[in-house]
Amino acid sequence: MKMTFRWYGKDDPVTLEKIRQIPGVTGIVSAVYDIPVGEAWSYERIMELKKEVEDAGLELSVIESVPVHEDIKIGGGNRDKYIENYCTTLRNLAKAGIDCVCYNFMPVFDWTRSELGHPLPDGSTVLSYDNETVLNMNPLSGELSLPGWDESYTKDEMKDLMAKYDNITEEDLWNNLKYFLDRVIKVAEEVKVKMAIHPDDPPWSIFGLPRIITSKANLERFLKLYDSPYNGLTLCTGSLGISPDNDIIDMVNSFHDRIHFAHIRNIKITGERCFEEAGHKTDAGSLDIYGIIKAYHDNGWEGYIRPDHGRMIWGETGKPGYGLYDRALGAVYINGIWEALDRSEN
Ligand code: CS2
Ligand code: MN
Repeated sequence: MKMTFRWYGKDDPVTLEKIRQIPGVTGIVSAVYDIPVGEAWSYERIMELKKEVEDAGLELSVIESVPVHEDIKIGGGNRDKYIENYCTTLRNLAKAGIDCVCYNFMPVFDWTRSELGHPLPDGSTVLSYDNETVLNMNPLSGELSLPGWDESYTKDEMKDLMAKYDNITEEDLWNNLKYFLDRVIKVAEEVKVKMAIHPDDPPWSIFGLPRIITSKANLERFLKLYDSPYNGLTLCTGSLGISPDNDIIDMVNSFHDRIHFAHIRNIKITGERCFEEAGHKTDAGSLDIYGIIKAYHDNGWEGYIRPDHGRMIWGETGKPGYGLYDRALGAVYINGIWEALDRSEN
């Protein structure tokens, strides 16, 4: 495996210089953040990002994410244009030496939580999700905002966009995903970029919008939509793992050939559709992080891996879920497990 760390670009308070000091982290996961969703990324802009990362002594390993325009998810009239732009971006990324791209197919909203600074007994804070609270949230109020969301919509645009989803069923979303894959994976194969879809977080429908990348059966269905090593997964333990029906170790064992990117984080299930995020260590939450890492190791897996969201600890402030300290602890913990497994074989 190759240990990486997410960096949000120049405005990220967690600088490349700091990331470089985390033992065992060599790769950066990042993106070009200021090109509007749907437009192609030029080779020059990608190279600028790459150079900045390399100047800091690190390697640009994975792009997370190249976002998918809503028109593609809706199956709208402009989707061919946006798919064409997406393919141009992939070609330019490949030319810049990138071989793995993460994306998601969640309608309108990326990861969703009810609280960004939920206090844990140890004095740290985490992202948390309470089903009742989310059921009472109104995304049309114009008052909701979460760090993972595309904030570029006005209130009216959001209303229009949500209305477009009124008639989109899960089956429609599957069809629109297949339409996208049929065109994009062909290019990914040609330029040798491994595409890695990120699961939906949480893995159930929110605000009445369909969500499909949610379970083992659906991951299987997804992989069969376009059966190619270039059509793969970002297996995010924290996204899938909040549904108690999802057995992450079983998923790693079943899909490891098609998992190009692993997101590792622990969560604590606190009730039905309720959870709080946790430190990475197995006994901090509901997931067997050791067992998951061991499954990757046992399968001789060689993909990219990163610690996912962390707690805010030691008084750190910044982007919720994406502070330096706890994610760094996560990276070191994962590396420690891996080294121990490596050595126990000899
Ligand atoms: C999140 C997402 O769990 C995660 O990794 O922070 O924002 C994720 O980056 C996207 O859904 C991937 O497209
Ligand atoms: Mn993730």
